Amino acid sequence: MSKRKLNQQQQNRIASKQAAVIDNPFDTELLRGLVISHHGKEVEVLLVDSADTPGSQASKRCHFRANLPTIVCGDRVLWRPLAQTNTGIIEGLLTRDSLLQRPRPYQDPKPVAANIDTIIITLAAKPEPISSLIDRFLIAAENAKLEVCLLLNKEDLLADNPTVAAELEHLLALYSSLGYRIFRFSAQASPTSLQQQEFIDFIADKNSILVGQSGVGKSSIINVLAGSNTAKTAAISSANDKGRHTTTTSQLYPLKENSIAGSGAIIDSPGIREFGLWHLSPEAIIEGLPEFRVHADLCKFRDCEHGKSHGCALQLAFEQGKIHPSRMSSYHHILSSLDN
Ligand SMILES: Nc1nc2c(ncn2[C@@H]2O[C@H](COP(=O)(O)OP(=O)(O)OP(=O)(O)O)[C@@H](O)[C@H]2O)c(=O)[nH]1
Ligand SMILES: [Mg+2]
Ligand SMILES: [Zn+2]
Repeated sequence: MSKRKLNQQQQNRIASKQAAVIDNPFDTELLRGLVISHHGKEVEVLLVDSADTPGSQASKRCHFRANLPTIVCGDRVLWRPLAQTNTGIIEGLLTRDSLLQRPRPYQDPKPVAANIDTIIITLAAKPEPISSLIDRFLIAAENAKLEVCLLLNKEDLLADNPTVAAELEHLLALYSSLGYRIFRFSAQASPTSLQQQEFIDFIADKNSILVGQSGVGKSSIINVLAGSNTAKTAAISSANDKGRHTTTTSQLYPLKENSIAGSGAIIDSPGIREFGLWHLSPEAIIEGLPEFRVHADLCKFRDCEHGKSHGCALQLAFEQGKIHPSRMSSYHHILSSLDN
């Protein structure tokens, strides 16, 4: 469906129309639903019995009204069954608590998932983590005011790889020292270990999304958590230790009472190598780097890029070892990508 650019008046009119749909208690044909995936002109909608809880596992393919904004997984909708075709039509979108978007160059950001409270940055020994990608996810999450944590998967691989293990511990220690929670998991370990249980308890009642590079095991983790083998997985390439981009569209999985986690939901997302931050200003980039903020605030130069200027407070903090070189390097890479 082509997306027209709407002016504010048109947007307001649509919003009030949608509100009318939502507030009409006499339209008994309208059902609540939770969008679990997006397939071009249709979405898969899970039936919901109460405001937020996914009900039976039954889901239905639905079209959506052209005047609605782009519908994404995690959206709560009102829809009407169409008996003839055994499909449905989405008539209204309920207010979103949050919207996670993926920025694109020269285009509006692409909505990815709605009503998320926690972003789980997933990494593993193989494929090797890209620390600048982790920083980009963290900056985006900080700016979106979403809870964020790191999840090391494939913990089972570490015992035989002491060098790789030491490097990973170094990386995790950095993020832990910055205040981010770190969890450890192995989608291949059974029975559930104490540290896996810690992660399972953490996500139990949340709506979370697994993000990260292709091949780190996001879909494998989903299969453990949701207690089924529904998410497709594939071995990483033996030639270059990279993932094969097996998951191609985000998909929501309810964590039902009969799964090992609680009653929230978790979203599997396609693996990515790059995450642009074109939508953010240089100030917002600093906002997303918590340990930078105080030093940037102290900097006496106006519009300082906190590069090599003599007397820059951030540069001084870096020289004094208060800012990690890999974070400084991410910061400067991101700043130069904004210029381009
Ligand atoms: N040893 C080990 N292998 C794992 C673990 N988790 C996943 N794998 C393997 O890693 C490979 C990639 O797993 P996927 O779940 O497809 O990875 P993904 O992150 O979903 O990848 P994309 O969908 O491409 O983004 C598969 O061969 C999995 O069996 C783990 O905890 N330990
Ligand atoms: Mg996958
Ligand atoms: Zn400065």
